[in-house]
Amino acid sequence: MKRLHIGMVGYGFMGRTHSNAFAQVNHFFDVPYRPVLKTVCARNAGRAQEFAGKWGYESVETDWRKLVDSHDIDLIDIASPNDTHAEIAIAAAQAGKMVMCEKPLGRNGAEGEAMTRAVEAAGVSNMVWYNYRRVPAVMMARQLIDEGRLGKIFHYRAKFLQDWTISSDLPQGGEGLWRLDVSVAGSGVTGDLLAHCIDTAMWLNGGIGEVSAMTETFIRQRKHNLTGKVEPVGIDDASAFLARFHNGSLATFEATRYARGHKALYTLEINGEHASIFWDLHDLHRLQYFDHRDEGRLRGWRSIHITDGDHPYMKHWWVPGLQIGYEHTFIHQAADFLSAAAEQRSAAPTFRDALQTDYVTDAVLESAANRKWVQVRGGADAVANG
Ligand code: SOE
Repeated sequence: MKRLHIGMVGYGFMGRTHSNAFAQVNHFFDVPYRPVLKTVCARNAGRAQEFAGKWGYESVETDWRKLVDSHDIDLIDIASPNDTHAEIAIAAAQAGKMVMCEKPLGRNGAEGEAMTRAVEAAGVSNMVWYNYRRVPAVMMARQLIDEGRLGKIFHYRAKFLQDWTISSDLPQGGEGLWRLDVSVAGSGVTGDLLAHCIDTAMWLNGGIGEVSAMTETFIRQRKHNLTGKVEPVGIDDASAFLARFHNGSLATFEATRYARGHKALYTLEINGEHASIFWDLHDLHRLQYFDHRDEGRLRGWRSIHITDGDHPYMKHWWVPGLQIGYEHTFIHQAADFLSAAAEQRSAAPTFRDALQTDYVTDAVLESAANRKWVQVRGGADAVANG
């Protein structure tokens, strides 16, 4: 089996999910590569060393350019804050490395375009870690839609609710809290949470044509961890929008970090002519399915426990009835990428697929700022299909 030397940038929450995926993938999937955790790179050398020890990285760097220039590295995986994605991805592609990037692709469509151009010009395999597509129940939803079981789709409804930023004492900026600093994150919940909902939605239901949005920043000043001063907050704390898909269906999307009691409640519902689907991240191994064509007396919502060998990805895991969780979605994504990369292909969502999500989030923020419907850039064809 060929070895694939990984250069990981970042050691936070996502550095851990990605490292775990590379460490586990060969135990469960027959893929043509064996990922080798070669080097982890982060600005804080001590913390990077600690991370390297825990996960088995062979070496540590504090400057990502050394990873990009290294002949020992085949793939650069970007798990660092959003403001670093574009520069690292472009340099990595120009150096001929395969590139994986944590979501969102760029802080906006302009960064996403430059990144997409770079990987396509270099012809390197690429992928963005929108992991929720690889939840077996969500993959199963895609299969049911592809089989035509829902018929014509009328409605798509998604929300992603959290409550971790409600305290006005919470500072912004720096490690762990860069998501609250607009210069680093690009936006608030629109790019962080709605981006997930939009990626899954376009993959399941095709492209989004136009949006009408509202956003709110409930806490407008927070102490900045890096300057020590109280500074304006530039992110959206909550964001909701109406959308029309190219296939004529109507949608509502909502994300917030101010829904007390909800930690990561990502739900989606799709209503078609014949059937409906509902999925909930807090119950991620179940798919709720209602089919109007069932015999009337027995008609009702079924709760399908997605753990059988004939459910997507599940034959790689335990035995029927035993469920898997969040970290497995990253392992699935790593497996799909390694299979594609061995054939010089990219895995979905590619940079180009994720660019379309950046275009939708740009349109959401523009619509909210101008209080107008906004047409989304890119066409019906420019949509994630993988
Ligand atoms: C934010 O809290 C966050 O960690 C996102 O950045 C992730 O993408 C999401 O999957 C869970 O929530």
